[in-house]
Amino acid sequence: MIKTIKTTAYGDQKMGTGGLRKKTKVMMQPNYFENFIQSVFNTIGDLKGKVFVVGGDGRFFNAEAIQRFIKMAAANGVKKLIIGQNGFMSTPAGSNVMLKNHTDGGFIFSASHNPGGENGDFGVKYANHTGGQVPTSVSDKIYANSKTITEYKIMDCPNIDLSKLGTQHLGDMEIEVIDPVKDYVEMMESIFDFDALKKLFKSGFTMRFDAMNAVTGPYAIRIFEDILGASKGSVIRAVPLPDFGGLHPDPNLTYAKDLVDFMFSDKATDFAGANDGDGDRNMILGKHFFVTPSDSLAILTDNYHLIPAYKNGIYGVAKSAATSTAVCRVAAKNNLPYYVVPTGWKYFVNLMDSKRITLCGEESFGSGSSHIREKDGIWAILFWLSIIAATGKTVEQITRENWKKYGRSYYMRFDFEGLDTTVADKLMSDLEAKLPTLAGKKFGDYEVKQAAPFVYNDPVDNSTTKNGLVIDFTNDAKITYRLSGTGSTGATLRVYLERLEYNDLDQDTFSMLQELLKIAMQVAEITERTGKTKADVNT
Ligand code: VG1
Ligand code: CO
Repeated sequence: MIKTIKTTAYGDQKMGTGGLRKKTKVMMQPNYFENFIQSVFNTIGDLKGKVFVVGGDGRFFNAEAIQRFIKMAAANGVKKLIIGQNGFMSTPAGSNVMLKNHTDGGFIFSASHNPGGENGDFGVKYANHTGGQVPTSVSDKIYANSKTITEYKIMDCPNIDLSKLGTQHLGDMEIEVIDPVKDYVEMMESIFDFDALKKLFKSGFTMRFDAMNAVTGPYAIRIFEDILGASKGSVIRAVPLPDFGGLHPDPNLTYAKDLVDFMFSDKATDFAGANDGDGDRNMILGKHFFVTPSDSLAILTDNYHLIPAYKNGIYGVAKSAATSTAVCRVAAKNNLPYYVVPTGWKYFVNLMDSKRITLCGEESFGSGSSHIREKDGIWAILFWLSIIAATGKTVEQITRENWKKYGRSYYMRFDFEGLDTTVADKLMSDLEAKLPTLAGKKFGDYEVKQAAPFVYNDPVDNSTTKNGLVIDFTNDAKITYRLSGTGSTGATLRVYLERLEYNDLDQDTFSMLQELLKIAMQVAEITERTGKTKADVNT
């Protein structure tokens, strides 16, 4: 039976960089989740004949949210849902299922790299027919709808059994429960040379993959251990847990410190990788060596010809503005077009759909290609393993050779977390107002070349986005400031530093950026305004 439930609007259902993210307890407030889903449905309009993909990263409230979603979809006239078994599906696997089945989009219930659990975060990523998350023009409409919503529709019926593969019905709606890993594995087999990778592991090559108790454990076991032959136990923390075992499932130098320490110890394997909560981020490590995500993107781009799916050529590449310029140098030397977009994967979607780019990435441990419309953690690791298999070189050798060829962008991101939003907003607006006065100013060895907000004009839909403030120096150094759009409380200020060197290639990143960090803190008056003398996270 379809029920219409009266509701009151919440005023805060605005999506950020990647979907709607809130404290789990906020999402669990009466009608909160339902209001948002109904606002999406209202924005889409006629749902007759529409097919959506549904899954999540298994975090707390996932199972309950999926049941509520199914009942609402049926009540709103959706034709069919394709759902991952037991409600599990990584973000990249979801994008693949959306594209493969030519669906109208999908819903991945995840707050991605944010901690989970009852006291953690919960989120909804909503994608449209492109298989990628919707542009701001659409999320603005959803937000507007959510502010005036008065009722939603839901079926009054028992929960659906999502453990059984196959087709069932709820009212007129068809529900197909699929193995979320199967299609993903097939896609990876169609991109990479799995035989070459099997040989690599047969030769004694060792790896460790840290699934961080999140969604990619089952994918990683199937691909790395069962199919490619990495030794049993190579995949650690492989069982997705509702609270990620208390971990912050964000694979970076701070939150994946265990793995980093292991790779810098005597026990280190030849290679290590990690993924985030919903499987779209990746971290790459070699023996006693860490690869920055910005360098990783440059290296993947320089080696595309080694991968069967790309060997006949790629259209071009793109990076977010905050990402280092390493990939731009590779692109320029190889006559590849490159694009610089705002932070957030949704900005790559138009470029991929219009065949302007094939590869893209962000400094925040994200890289991917046009095989789907999301970043893809396991794909990045398979790409790295393929380069190693084809060249016989170590992660460190591959990276150092890239620096020799193209110069090294010393790069690091500094996050100042838990700031008061008013203080953070004021810091940014005052800084923006100050930018025009900075050109020509000298700070020690650094002289400002130009300072301006980063503004992006999308070449496909002509939309304009302003995201972050950038100070360029005459010696190829750069500071970028942004406020995070994925947090659930307070504000996080991200300060991204880059300094390019062509000769001095073997220095410690932090030392190389120390002076620039001081300048960045001074110019934005970070300590004076926030009371913080140093960043909470360096990565
Ligand atoms: C962060 C990253 C951004 C990434 C986004 C979603 O956004 O900086 O590069 O696309 O998270 O990633 P922000 O606004 O907090 O800087 V995921 O893996 O959380 O979907
Ligand atoms: Co993620």
